[in-house]
Amino acid sequence: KVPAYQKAVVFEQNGGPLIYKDIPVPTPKSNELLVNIKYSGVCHSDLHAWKGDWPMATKVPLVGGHEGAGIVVGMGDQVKNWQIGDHVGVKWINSTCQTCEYCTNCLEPNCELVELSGYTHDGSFQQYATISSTHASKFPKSADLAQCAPVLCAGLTVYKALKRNNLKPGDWIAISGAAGGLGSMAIQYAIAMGYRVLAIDSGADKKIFCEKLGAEVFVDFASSKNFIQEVKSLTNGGPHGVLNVSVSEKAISQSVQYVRTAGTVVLAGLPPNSHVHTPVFEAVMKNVKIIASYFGNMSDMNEAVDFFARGLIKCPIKIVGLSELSKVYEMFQNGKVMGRYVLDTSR
Ligand code: 8ID
Ligand code: ZN
Repeated sequence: KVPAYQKAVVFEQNGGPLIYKDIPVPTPKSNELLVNIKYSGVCHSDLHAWKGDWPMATKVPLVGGHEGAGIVVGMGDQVKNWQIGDHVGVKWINSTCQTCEYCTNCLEPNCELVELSGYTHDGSFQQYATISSTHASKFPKSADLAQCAPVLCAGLTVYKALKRNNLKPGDWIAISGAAGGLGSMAIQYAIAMGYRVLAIDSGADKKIFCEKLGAEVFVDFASSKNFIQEVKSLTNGGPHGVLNVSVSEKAISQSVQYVRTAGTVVLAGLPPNSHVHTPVFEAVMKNVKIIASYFGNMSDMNEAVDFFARGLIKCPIKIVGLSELSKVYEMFQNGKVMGRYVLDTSR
């Protein structure tokens, strides 16, 4: 029933053609699951991987993708706790050593021997993918697999980043990059966690989109006459927390300016070649906390899935075929993506 060949999108070199073609179905190692990927979200990180614009090499040729939702169809002989037919997610963390200082302290994304789906290990832009059974995440069978996909990276990343903001219910959170994949999920997680959302992005369509998802106010970073002041006055002195999920160096520096005194700025977006610019005097006098947040651990994943499974998070997705991946990358580069594009691997 598992075929020998399958459809995949492969690139041979960073920035090279995205080739939709037949490749062999991988064989799971002793600790791995073989997952029949039904849907895969497309994250801006996949675009970074294809372009090769981060200071970290990808494998080549590479099958990208790290938001793969599907069904367990095979497994190695050491796998425990998984059944054929389980609904499963292939996420960014594909495997780790499970013995180092970071793995044993719930910081497994920081493991030095980590393998990353769609980066150093072929990912979810194919019909059959492998992942270590430890890092695969289980979804309830009642949940729609296309909706599950964005929870695996966008959902988990923003949920963990919001936890790092350490806010109280009723506090203001500013989400910079709010209309994108991570941002649209962040609006909903923030509301579910009891925060008031100020969304920052640009354009009338994105404003309506963010408000529909529950943002209380929207600030257009491109057309606002006095951007910093507007954010501060709408939140009565500045947001208590900021979540940066834009792909913009400037947005990150501005967030340190408008954050409330004693507030927290969390960095999650990964614009290439960027630095945080902030006047030290102001940052110190304001007691600002600047924190970076990379993905999340297994327990964060289970919590993020739980919010979703309880119906608190509706993934705003648009479904296109796996063969259309390059069109999604074009939309990312033109700033045209709202919410998440999800690929149907059957076409
Ligand atoms: O673990 C992590 N930290 C992690 C996990 C997953 C993804 C980090 N990321 C990174 C991605 O690699 C990428 O750099 O988060 C970033 C956002 O990913 P995404 O949400 O998948 O990208 P998107 O859908 O393109 O959304 C980006 C949004 O930012 C807005 C855009 O309009 C878009 O809606 N934006 C930009 I570009 N400049 C802005 C600015 N100056 C801005 N919004 C506000 N102010
Ligand atoms: Zn991602």
